[in-house]
Amino acid sequence: MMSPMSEPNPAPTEATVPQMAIDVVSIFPEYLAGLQLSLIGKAVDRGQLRLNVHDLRDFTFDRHSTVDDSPYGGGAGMVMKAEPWALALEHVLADRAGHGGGSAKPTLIVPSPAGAVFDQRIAEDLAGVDHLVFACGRYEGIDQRVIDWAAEHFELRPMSIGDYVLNGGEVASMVMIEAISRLIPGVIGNPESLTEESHEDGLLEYPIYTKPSNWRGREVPEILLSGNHAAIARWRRDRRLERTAEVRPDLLARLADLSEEDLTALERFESQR
Ligand code: JFB
Repeated sequence: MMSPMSEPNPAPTEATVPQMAIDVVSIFPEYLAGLQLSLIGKAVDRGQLRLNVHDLRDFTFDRHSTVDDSPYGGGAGMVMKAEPWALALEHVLADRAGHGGGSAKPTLIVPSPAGAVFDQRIAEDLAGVDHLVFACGRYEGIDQRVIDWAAEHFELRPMSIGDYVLNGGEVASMVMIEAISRLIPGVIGNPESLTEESHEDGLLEYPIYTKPSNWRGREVPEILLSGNHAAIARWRRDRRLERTAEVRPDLLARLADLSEEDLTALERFESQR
C-alpha cells in the first residue's frame, strides 16, 4: 500500500535548501498525515523540512504482508519482525545518499515505553540534527536484534514521551516531530514566541488575556491596562513563579539562580498558602 505521504514531497515552491530531513516508518502511515497541517506542513511546502512517511508493509514480501509474530519465550501479544524493519531502514539510508545527506549517521528515534523521557532540552538537541528517522512500533514492540543492528548505522535514541502507556509509536513520533520542528529557524513565524515559552527557562507561563477588558463581569488584571511596562514585567514574573510553585514544584527545585526579588516573591506565595 502506498500512503499519500509515502514518497518524496512535491518540489518546494521556493528554491530553499531543506534544513532537516525527517523520515517516519509505520504500519499506519495515514496517521502521520496530520503533520502536513499548520506550521509543519507549511515548512514542508517552503522546502525547510523534508518529511517522508514510509509504510513498513512495503518491505514485506509474503501474501499477507506480515510484520509480526509470536514472542520467543512466550508471553502476551506479538512482536514486530526484524527483516521488514531492516529493509525499511536500509531504504531510508539509501534514499539519504540520493539526497546528498550529510556524512554523520542519521539519528534513529525509537518511541518506546522503555526509552529516556523526551523533554525540551532533548527537542533542542534534536533540532540541530540534519536527518531524523522515527521507527514507529506497534504490538509489544520491535525485535531487539534489529534495534541492535540499527545502532551500527544510526545514532540510536530510544525515547518515551511520558509515563503512560500508548498502543504504538505514531502519536509519540508526532509529538516529538512537532516539538522538534518548531525549533528549526524559520519554521515558527515569530522567533520571540519561542524564547518566551514555558520550559525554555524552566518556569511555567504567566496567564494571558485579550479583549474585551470586562468579559461576563470578569475584569482583566488592572496592572495589564496600566501601561507600566516594568510593573507588568514584575507582575508576570510573579505569576510565573506562583504557578510553578503551585503545580510544578519539581521545576522550581531545578532552577539554579533566582534573583532576590524572585525569592522574596516565592516566600510571599508560600506564606499565603
Ligand atoms: C511507544 C508502544 C506497548 C510495550 C509496548 C510500540 N510514552 C509511551 N508510552 N507508550 C509508548 C510511549 C512512547 N514513546 C509506546 C511505542 C510503542 C508504546 N507500543 C505498545 C505498550 C506497552 N508495552 C508498541
